[in-house]
Amino acid sequence: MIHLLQTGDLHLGKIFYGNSLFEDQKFVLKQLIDKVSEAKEKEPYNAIIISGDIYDRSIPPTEAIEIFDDFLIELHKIDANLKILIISGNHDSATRLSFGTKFLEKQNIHFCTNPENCTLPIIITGNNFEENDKDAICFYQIPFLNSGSLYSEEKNQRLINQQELISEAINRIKIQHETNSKTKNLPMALNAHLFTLGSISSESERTFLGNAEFINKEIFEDFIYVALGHLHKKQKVCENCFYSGSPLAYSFDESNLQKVFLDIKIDTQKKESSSKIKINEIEILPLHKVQKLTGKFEDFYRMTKDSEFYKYKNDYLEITCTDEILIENPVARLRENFPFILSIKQQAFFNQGKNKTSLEKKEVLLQNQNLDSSKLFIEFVKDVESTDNIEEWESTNSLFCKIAKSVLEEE
Ligand SMILES: [Mn+2]
Repeated sequence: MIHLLQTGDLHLGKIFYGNSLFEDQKFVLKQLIDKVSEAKEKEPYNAIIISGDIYDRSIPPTEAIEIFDDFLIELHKIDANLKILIISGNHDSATRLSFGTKFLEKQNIHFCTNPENCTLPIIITGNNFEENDKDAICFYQIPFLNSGSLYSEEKNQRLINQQELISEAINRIKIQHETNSKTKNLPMALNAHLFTLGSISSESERTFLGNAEFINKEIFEDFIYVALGHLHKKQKVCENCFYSGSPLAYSFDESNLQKVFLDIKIDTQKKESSSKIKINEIEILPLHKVQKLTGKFEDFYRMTKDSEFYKYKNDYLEITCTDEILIENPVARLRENFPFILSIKQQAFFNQGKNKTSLEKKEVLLQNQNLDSSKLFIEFVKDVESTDNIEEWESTNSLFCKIAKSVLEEE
């Protein structure tokens, strides 16, 4: 039996509405370390799989690097044989993340940040391997593939969209797997950072545009297990294919979602694919929950211990005030009662059309399903240029304005 623990989309160093999450991130990573340590005596983990977006930005703050460094050291201290598999996501700088990769491999820490290395096999042996040499799987890793990052011999060109890039990587993996005598008799598993068609996204991901950027899950059929990153809500794509989701809620639309690490047991001896994989969710306790609350300003401002809102005192909050008049400086005034309030929405803004913030305008826009793509583009340009006045566009050198103008003239 192979025992794995899966996580991803750590986004270390993320700033959430101006608030640093270092303490929150350390708090959840400590829970992962504790799990690995607890499991060591009974059913040790054979590998930790981290599916990309280690950092939130390509140049992460030094604290974020320290957190990740400490995390790897702690895991390695618990069990030097524990394999740790890590890929770069679309938020990471692949080159920066790859520092020291060749040395770390000797310590069982396997980074894959270069697309050309997707065919390098990592053999993970299970807890019964000594008695049964079939208790092993062969992992491959596909980091986030930027446009043009792989060349297709067959098409004689660099590949542009996600679907083509992932197909190319998987074809290369299959060919290498079949031709290598050390791997060809083992089941293949995969760690990848991508967006599967039909999955559920959330506001905290950097989105791709266009259908060509989604991957069909059929492409994963030959793998015994596929660990995926990119989407922040945990989800099952198919029997053998799971997103663990991010360990913390990174947007208010993820409030009330239980965040988890995935505990995966793979029995390579079972015939039925459905009984080969057993997934258990390890619930994560956040340092501060992420909550959305709605009510009158006074109810928040004059809150007492009996108030329905009292229990949210130490949560990260987005508060929507339903008052008909605009409240001045609401965040500062509510901070005494709610020290972790991060965002406020005032319904009065919505009632006075003109004063909508750009974010609110966008929301109204998205609610309006009737906009065709050229109208959406015009709205986008108005938003980016912060003006509705098309005359003013004349005076800018913005390429967006020029395109928007020609779109308008065509109509
Ligand atoms: Mn992510």
